Amino acid sequence: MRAAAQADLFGAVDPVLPPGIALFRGRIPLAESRVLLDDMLTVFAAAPPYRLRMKTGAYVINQLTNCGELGWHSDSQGYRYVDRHPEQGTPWPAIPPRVKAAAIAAARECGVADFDPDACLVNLYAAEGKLNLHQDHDEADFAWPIVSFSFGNDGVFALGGAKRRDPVQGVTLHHGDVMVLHGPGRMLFHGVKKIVPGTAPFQHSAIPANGRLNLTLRRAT
Ligand code: MD3
Ligand code: FE
Repeated sequence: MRAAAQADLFGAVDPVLPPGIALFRGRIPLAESRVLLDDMLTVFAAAPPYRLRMKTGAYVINQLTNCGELGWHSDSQGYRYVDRHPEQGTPWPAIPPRVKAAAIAAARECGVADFDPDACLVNLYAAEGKLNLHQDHDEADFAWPIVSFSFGNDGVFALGGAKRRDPVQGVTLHHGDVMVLHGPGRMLFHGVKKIVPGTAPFQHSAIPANGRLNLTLRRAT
C-alpha cells in the first residue's frame, strides 16, 4: 500500500535539474497555446519549414524555419545565423509579438530583465524525429539565456553536462512547457531522444502529424 503510493508519487516527480535550467511546467495555458500556434502559421506562410541536407546529400527528417532578424541555418558552409530564408531568399518574418513577450517574461522571472531575442528557431519534429546531443554555441554572447517552448507530442529531452561524455538524464517536455537555459545551464550538452506519440492535447496544423514543435528564442548578436 504505502510502497505503491510512494512509487506513484515518485513517478510523478520531476528529475532534479542542474543550476541554470529552469523548467516551467504547463506555463502556456491550452487556449493561449492555440493562439501562439496560429501565430506560427503566419510565420510559416512567409518562411516555410524546410529540411537541412547532410554532407551525404540526404535530407534530415526534422524540418526547421526561423523568425526574427536572424535565423539559425546549416549547410556546406557550416552552422551559423543568416538574415534570410535559404530557399526563399527573403528576410525572416518577425517573431510574433505574443511569442516574444512570453519569452521575455520567462527570462525576467529567471532574473534577466533585459532579454531582447533577435532569433527564434522553430524545430518541427516528425514522429520519428530526434536531435543529436549538441551545444548551442553559434550565438555571440552566451551570457544571454535561451528560452524554449514545447508544443504537440511529448519529447524526451536529453540533458547532459559541460562535456559530451558526461552522463545524460531524460526529461520529458510536454505541450505548454517553457524552459529557460541561463548561466551555468546555457552551455550544457542536450538533445531530443524521441517523440512520444499520442500525447498531444490537440492536433494543430502548425505541428507535424504525431510530431512536436519547439521554439527556441535566442539573442544571436
Ligand atoms: C539546454 N532544441 O533548438 S529545447 C535547439 O526540443 C534545441 O527542440 C531542443 O536543442 C528541442 O538547439 C531542446 C531546450 C533547450 C534549448 C537550448 C539549450 C535546452 C538547452 C541550451 C543549453 C542547454
Ligand atoms: Fe540546442
